[in-house]
Amino acid sequence: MQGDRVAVLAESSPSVVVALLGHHRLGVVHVPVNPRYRAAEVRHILRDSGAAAVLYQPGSEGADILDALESEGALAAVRRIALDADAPVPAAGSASGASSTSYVRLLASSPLEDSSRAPLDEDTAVLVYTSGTTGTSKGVALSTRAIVENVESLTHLWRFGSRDVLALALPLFHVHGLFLGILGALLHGMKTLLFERFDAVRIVEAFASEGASVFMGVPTMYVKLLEAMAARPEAAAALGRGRLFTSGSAPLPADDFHAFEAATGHRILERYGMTETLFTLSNPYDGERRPGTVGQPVPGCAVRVVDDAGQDAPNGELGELVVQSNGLMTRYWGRPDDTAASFRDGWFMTGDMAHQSPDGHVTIAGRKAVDFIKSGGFKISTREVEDVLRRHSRVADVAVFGAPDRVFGERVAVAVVMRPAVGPRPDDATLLAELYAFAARSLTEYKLPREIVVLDELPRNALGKVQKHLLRPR
Ligand code: MLC
Ligand code: AMP
Repeated sequence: MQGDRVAVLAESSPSVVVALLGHHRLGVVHVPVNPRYRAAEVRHILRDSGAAAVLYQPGSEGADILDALESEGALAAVRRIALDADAPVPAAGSASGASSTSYVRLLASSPLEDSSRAPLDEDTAVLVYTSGTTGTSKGVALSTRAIVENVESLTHLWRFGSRDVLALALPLFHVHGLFLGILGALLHGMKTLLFERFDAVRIVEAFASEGASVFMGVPTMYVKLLEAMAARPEAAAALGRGRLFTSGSAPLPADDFHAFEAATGHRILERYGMTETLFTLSNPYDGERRPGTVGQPVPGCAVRVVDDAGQDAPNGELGELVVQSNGLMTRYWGRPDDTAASFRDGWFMTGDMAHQSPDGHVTIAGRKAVDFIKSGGFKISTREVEDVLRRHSRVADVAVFGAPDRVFGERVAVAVVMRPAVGPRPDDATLLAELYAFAARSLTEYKLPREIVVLDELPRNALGKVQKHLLRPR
């Protein structure tokens, strides 16, 4: 039914693309979910979005998660639908099939119901869950118009065309892979080589022998491509034959920009974006691609750097980046207060600190607060990880923050105050392993703690707020 939310808990595959387009055609809201999420993470999204159905791949980890949720009664109102070629479409609340029509075929062929209208451009097309400051993730409602206009603006700037071949290894449950990748290519009639997961050697092969010409990645992928080129010098020549390499979702270190250029001759085109606003800043295609900067506003977007009072900061001075965007979300799903609180004077407050050069190039310089970590391009709410670790019997107090990481940009670090030990106190490595295993029951892999510091107490300011910037140097 139009407006219903359908969650998609699946590894990247052509069926996911057909589901996206089919949902759009019928006016169903597509809700992508990381197929490696744990039960608690999936349960939250199904509940929060009020999903009417969930698509999954039989035999996958996601199918096991759904079994677990089913057995605790969490799927009573959610239809489970198998997303592969000839799998049956089950009736509500049952895991067995009622009909043998595949879901993707159904989406492609079913006529629009008489009572339904064609979806409107301003209708919510996709609900993307992104980490929130409150601990659980928030649904970002994006309209068809916002998605198409914004992706068209940016891909036009990047000269996407039907002769391009995109090598796409980004996940299809975030805006980078799903919109810029899948829709960007579709809008220009580009062929896409879709990979279930990123593997640097496979990407090189795609450029060497499968005609790939465009690659879009997060910085971690470029670190891994650089490693692949160090191991096999012919890989650099293969990538050198490409037309365009872009980076986004996290800061691309200038050293990696220069190393990639030295190896392949390509200056990686870095851009900036956010689930709530889509893609708002980009280095130019023809002009100077400046390492360490995210460039200038994408057509249809505007940015300002402002001080705490909301006034424009002078050129070169640090302030919060606020944006207007043709790709702006409609709202946070079911959270009017959070939606209202994220705007000031009609500008969306990104929480990113930035400065701007006199010619308008923006440089991102970190977050305003240690509220999120970006690891491998994935956003992690420090609060979400803290809430889980606080439930561990040895933990009296905990603070989560980002530690610098060569490959992932940042990795999850924890500062822990232990409860008075009952029995011998474990060493730090043992404690970390215990916390990792404990957190792994409810959090997916990239959110798990990789580093630990044990303290007698956490550094707090007069108001009792943990001063996380003091933890990082430790
Ligand atoms: C994995 N590992 C990590 C880790 N992730 N260690 C620390 N921090 C992390 N975040 C460890 C694993 O435990 C494993 O260890 C080893 O690294 C390899 O794991 P992997 O799963 O094989 O890693 P890999 O597949 O290479 O993952 C890297 C990646 C992935 C870059 C492919 O992170 C990724 O797909 N990122 C894309 C995220 C994305 O699309 N973001 C866009 C959000 S939208 P061991 O010991 O087992 O070897 C957005 C807006 C915008 O941000 O502007 O785009
Ligand atoms: P997400 O909420 O997952 O969409 O992530 C959005 C966040 O990713 C932004 O607020 C930034 O902190 C970060 N980000 C995206 N692109 C870049 C970039 N090119 N450089 C630095 N940070 C980036």
